[in-house]
Amino acid sequence: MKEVEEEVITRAIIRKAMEDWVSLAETDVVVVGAGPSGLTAAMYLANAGLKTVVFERKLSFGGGIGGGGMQFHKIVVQSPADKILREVGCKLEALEEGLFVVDTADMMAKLACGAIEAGAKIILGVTVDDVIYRESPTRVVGVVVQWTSVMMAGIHVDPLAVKAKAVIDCTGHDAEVLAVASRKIPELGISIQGEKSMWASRAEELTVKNTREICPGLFAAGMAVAAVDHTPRMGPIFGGMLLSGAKVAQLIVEKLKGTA
Ligand code: 48F
Repeated sequence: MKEVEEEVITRAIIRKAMEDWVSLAETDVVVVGAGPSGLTAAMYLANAGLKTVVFERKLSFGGGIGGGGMQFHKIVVQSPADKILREVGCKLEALEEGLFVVDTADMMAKLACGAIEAGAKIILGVTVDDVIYRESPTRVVGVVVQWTSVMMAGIHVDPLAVKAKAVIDCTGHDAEVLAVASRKIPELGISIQGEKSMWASRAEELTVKNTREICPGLFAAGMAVAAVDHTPRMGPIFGGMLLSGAKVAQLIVEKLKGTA
């Protein structure tokens, strides 16, 4: 086994991490949250050639996928979202025409692989706790980031900020980025009503339909959309999350590159 000095390891980690951070200080798209909608959005954005970074609070990706349905390690996906999972090589077991069961670990790993292979950078252990904004017109132009560990420790450390042409709130049920923007920048006119009770099919349809740019520079995908619009929750069926991620990527590609 090759021998290595400790300082070589230290220098390699710090130098390479700093190279990434220097580059991502100004990026095309910041995706907040590495759940199903965020990973899908990141994959298609990076595939379209946009510089894309995903900030994820936890030290793992997948968001709500890992919890399956009440911790049973399976989730359900309906057509046409199965196409996205096939693209990343996820195994699908057909239940009936257009309805499939998927292993949670397989789906988390393959979606993350899809995003990384496409060129998106996933940074774990970083929480987005605010946005950067400008006026005339009032718009979101980036995010404020902090190590999750610093936030958990409750110590006073000023954050850093990352500029972006588009920010996507993929933080799930709490729509955290939209919530902070609505509280701190009332002139953006965002109101978070919270999701409604469960109605799986309607929730899936409305989440995809309502995926959009909520205010200039700030988009919503996945459950964050239901939180803004007071539409129903759906439980462990994930087609809407994947299709919402794909749709928000398409909207941003159209906006930034003028083509789908
Ligand atoms: O909750 P999550 O999986 O969001 P999603 O993509 O999918 C929702 C489904 O999992 C499920 C459902 C539909 O079937 O009802 O709940 O909408 O993933 C959100 C990710 O964002 C991270 C969080 O740790 C999770 O991995 N996250 C949340 N807030 C922040 C954040 C934040 N402020 N900064 C960084 N990451």
